[in-house]
Amino acid sequence: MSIPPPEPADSGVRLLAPDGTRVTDPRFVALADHDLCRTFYSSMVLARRLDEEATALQRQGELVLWIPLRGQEAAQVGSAAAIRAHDFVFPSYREHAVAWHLGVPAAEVIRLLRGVSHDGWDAAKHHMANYAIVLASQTLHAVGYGMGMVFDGAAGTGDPDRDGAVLVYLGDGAMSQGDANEAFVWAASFGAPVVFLCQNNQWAISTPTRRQSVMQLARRADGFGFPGVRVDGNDVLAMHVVTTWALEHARGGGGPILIEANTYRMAPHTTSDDATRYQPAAELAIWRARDPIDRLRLLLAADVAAGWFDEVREHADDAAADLRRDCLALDPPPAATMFGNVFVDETADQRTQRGWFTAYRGSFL
Ligand SMILES: Cc1ncc(C[n+]2csc(CCOP(=O)(O)OP(=O)(O)O)c2C)c(N)n1
Ligand SMILES: [Mg+2]
Repeated sequence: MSIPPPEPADSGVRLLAPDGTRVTDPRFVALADHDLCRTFYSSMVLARRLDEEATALQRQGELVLWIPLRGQEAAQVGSAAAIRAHDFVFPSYREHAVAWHLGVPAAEVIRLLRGVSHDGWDAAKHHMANYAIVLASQTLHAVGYGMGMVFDGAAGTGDPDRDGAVLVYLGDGAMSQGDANEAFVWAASFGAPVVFLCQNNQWAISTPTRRQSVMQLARRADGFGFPGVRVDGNDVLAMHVVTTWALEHARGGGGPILIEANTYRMAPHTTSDDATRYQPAAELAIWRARDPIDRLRLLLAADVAAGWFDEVREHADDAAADLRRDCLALDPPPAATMFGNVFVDETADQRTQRGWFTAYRGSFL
């Protein structure tokens, strides 16, 4: 069976064109001033540099696996910059730039992938759940959390100092999961304060989006009864403005929104994948010309002092060196730690088993 042809090209909401010029959209006005643009640029360059370093660490045997984000920096940084103190984020597994933008230490993002921990960072501290490897499972967690926020009077009260919302990330492939579709039904039925952000990076490992959906993913929201908006996911200004709008809508009790960020994964699915087996080189070239970092650099070039881009790069190189140092210092925890991760209070059986295990480990020289 052949794959249906794609819908006519539609980049979605766009405020910054690939050539670095600003574009107007009747629905959304760019909020981003120049200071914010500089922050976006630094954050995207940092994310790309850390992503490169983590990829190198995996190739050198220091990480079990790495999940690259190259090409998705604008979708992640633009949306992360819209998150406020009372919001909560549920990521999938590729949202490193979101975590880093929210201040999660770089090395905490790679702990899981070094295989020394079952999780990454303190979710309560950073208002961001740990990665969900089971596709779309996080969408149900997000809706449940959002409904809980309403019950707790932490969303939809009309008080902007109190109200928060949930931002949940999922991929184009995850949109086909039952969990995602159940989450959409629940969110719509209960008006949950949830923004679903689908990063359509055109691929679910080797399956193209057009195999998973014969129409734009954003339009699926219509069938569930809430707004869906397609955005140029390589345009950090558009991603920021649309996510800001959607989160405000959700915080204020307006119910869920689906954002489809139209972007591209300019890297393999993970370091275990060889994307050259299925990603056409010509397609990659088209998306390289839409690089999210290059277009913001073109916009900023006219205004920033000479040498500023070099400073950003040097800062990112320093952060990459820190990440390498911190990664190499991440040793496996004592094996008996696993007994402490089962129940809040250790049971008598567990105590016995921990004793056996510790004695067994201790029997080795
Ligand atoms: C429930 C479930 N089924 C299958 C997998 C295996 N798997 C891991 S990633 C992936 C592709 C996901 O693609 P997409 O949702 O587009 O996200 P992307 O990796 O492109 O960011 C699959 C099938 C899984 N992790 N969970
Ligand atoms: Mg995908």
